[in-house]
Amino acid sequence: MSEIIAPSKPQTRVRTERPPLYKVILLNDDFTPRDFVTMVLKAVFRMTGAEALGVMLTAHKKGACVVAVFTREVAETKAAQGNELGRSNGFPLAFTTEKEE
Ligand code: TYC
Repeated sequence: MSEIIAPSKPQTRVRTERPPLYKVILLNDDFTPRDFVTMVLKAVFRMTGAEALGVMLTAHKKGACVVAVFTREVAETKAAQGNELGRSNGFPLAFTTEKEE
């Protein structure tokens, strides 16, 4: 009678770790117009008008607001795009990134 041979276990460990995530944070300032901040949030982060208004107002009132969470490269690219839109229009609009713990 023929024997059934069980398949052997994989020889290498299957990698299940997720990449670290980074928050994109919007910082308040006294100069950038509210409408401009809202426009940037819609353009760079694909937010609806209501979402962008909420994030802008939170940053305006509290000093900062987490906009979204991405892998490092995406977070840094989006923060840079937002900063560049501010800079090229003469506003000090600032996004930063921070690693999530
Ligand atoms: N504080 C700005 C004003 O009163 C508006 C603003 C909101 C700017 C949020 C930046 O991240 C910001 N014109």
